[in-house]
Amino acid sequence: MEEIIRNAAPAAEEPKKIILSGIQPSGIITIGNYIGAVRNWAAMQEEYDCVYCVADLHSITVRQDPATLRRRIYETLAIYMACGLDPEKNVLFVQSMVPAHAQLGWVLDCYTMFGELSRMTQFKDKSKKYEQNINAGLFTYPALMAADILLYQADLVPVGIDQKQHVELARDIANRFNQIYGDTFTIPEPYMPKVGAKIMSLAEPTKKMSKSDENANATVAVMDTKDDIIRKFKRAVTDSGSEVRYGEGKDGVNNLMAIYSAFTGKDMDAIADEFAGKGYGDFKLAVGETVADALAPAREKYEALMKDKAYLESVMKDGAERAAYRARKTLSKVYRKVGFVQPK
Ligand code: AQP
Repeated sequence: MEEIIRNAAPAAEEPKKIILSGIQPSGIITIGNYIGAVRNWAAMQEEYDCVYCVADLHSITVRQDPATLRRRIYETLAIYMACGLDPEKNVLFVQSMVPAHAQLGWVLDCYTMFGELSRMTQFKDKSKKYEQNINAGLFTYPALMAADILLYQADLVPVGIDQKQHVELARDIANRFNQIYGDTFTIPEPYMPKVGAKIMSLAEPTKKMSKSDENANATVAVMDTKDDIIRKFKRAVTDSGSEVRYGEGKDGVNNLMAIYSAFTGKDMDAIADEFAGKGYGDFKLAVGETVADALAPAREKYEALMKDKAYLESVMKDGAERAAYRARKTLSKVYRKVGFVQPK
């Protein structure tokens, strides 16, 4: 990751590159979301102009309980901050508080093709998972995500591998719009970590770890207690072998090695050497303890933040004002270009 950041780092005199990303408050943020996205956001905040949202508009593409959703919006913002995002250095906001997202989302719906949306892997997966609720929002989700990104003229979008296809579609939509109306949007690049771009479920290691997974043993939440984290890693599904080595047919062990690597910075060979002659039991315990200890300071901050709702709300309000100011500029340019009337 450090290497990627260095390569993409702007020269001192250039304006900072713009970063946009977000997470849906559709569950408790997992170590997959953390390794694939949040911790990289925190690493970028000094060198980049960063805009991070709690993507609540996206989360209602799947049915949510209103009270739970409301609580998770606070929790997600608190986790961002507990994981090191400074609300002074970054624009931190809740997506539904900035109407320009829905407004540009609609415009971009009209520049996104049915065939393109039909090819999206997430749509295919979620239509299978939620076959009683295959709603239009689930289908057009990527056009709203394109609006999130393009509103801020983002250069880079730090995401896990599952979202890469959506960022590529955002590029196609932006190029299409620019070709019709002239230069309007910056063309964004996806930005993925070298290790941990796809953390797998602990219970079914051929499946991505997802915060909405109903099996509590499949995911490790960033804010789980130390005991829970260790217990979940101890129960993680591996294979019938015993050698800690990265290789084919060892999905469970490969995943644990990727997690351990993400938290220790060690490569796969160094991990195999460290656990040579030891069994999976020792390895799982070491992964659990390493993850729990690394996350302990964030958990403490999170608990303190969750006790101060007024402060979280002040961050939301300030973030929404700053985001809306920036988003308005792009939206009015788009409205003008497509032919809408905007009296002064
Ligand atoms: N398992 C993962 N490994 C690495 N990165 C991941 N991300 C998600 N899962 C993993 C990244 O985290 C961000 C969160 O994206 P999101 O909340 O908008 O939606 P998602 O990708 O659908 O995440 P989940 O956890 O799987 O949510 P649900 O269960 O609601 O569908 C993105 O950058 C994503 O790549």
